[in-house]
Parts: sequence; C-alpha cells; structure tokens
Amino acid sequence: MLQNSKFKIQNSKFPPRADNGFSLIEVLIAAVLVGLAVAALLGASRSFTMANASGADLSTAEFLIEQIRELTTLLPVIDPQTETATFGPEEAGLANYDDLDDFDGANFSPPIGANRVALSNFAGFSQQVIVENVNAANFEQVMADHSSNFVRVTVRVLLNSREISSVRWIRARY
Ligand SMILES: [Ca+2]
Ligand SMILES: [Ca+2]
Repeated sequence: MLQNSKFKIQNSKFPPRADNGFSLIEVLIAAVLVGLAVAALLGASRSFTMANASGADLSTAEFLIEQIRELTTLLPVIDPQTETATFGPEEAGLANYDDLDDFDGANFSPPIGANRVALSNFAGFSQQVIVENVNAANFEQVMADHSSNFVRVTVRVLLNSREISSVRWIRARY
C-alpha cells in the first residue's frame, strides 16, 4: 500500500509549461490598462481638487458670515442713546458701534472677526452688511427705516468681487 502510493508520487510529474513568462501582447495590453487607470486617477484627482477648493471658499464664507452674526447678535436693534433718531452709525467708527443699524451699508475688506479685528489672513474676502426694516407680517417686504419692530440683516461674503455666500436673518426690536 505504502509502496504503491510512493510509486505514484514519484511518477506524477507535471508536464513542463510551454513558457514561463508573458507574451509581448500580454505585456502591451497590461501597459495600456495601467495607462488608462493612471489617466482616470489623475482626472479624478484634478476634479476633486477643484471641488475641494470651492468647498474651502464656501466654508470660509460661512465662517465670515458667522463672525458678523456673533458680533451683532447681542447688540440692541436701535441705538441705546438716540434710539430711532438716526438709522445708521451714530458713532465715528466700528470700535464704537453699539446697535444693529450701525452696521447698515458696512463693507469690511479685509473681513472682520466677531472681536471687530481685521482678519488679514482672509484678504480677498469681504463682508457686506445690509440692515433693513421689514413688515412684521411679511419679512420679504422692506419698509421705511425704523417703521417696524423687525429688521432683516443680510450678510454677503465676496471673494475678489464674486459672491460666495449670503445669509439673511431677522431680529426683533424688544
Ligand atoms: Ca449706534
Ligand atoms: Ca445706529
């Protein structure tokens, strides 16, 4: 029994392969396939980079809008001293702005942070602020300055004069 199986192993030789390498055609096809794969990867990488760049601009714009929202959110809607006498800034400069309508028409370039300090790292970006009174029953309807208890704040962020993002919100006078 044992001898028999030994005999079989000794005699079970695999037939030698006709060739152990690749043919020229196989190599050429492989080279073409690798080339196509590399080209596809490069194309995908380029479009991803472009999408990523515009995504980064949008993230920056949203960050800059948030800075204005944070800066103004605790300010009263009308001036604490002169109340509705003036629509717009009663103060000489940004450092002393103390109510929401002081920011109407403001254009910060370079943009500013919530602490009113210029963000020179974001040069090229700018923040435009519009403050308008709107109808209490219809926030889309703009009314005369100080003629309602609701104001709509619009912040637009531009990069090199191109609008990247804009956000509107409503504040109530209380
Ligand atoms: Ca003021
Ligand atoms: Ca004011």
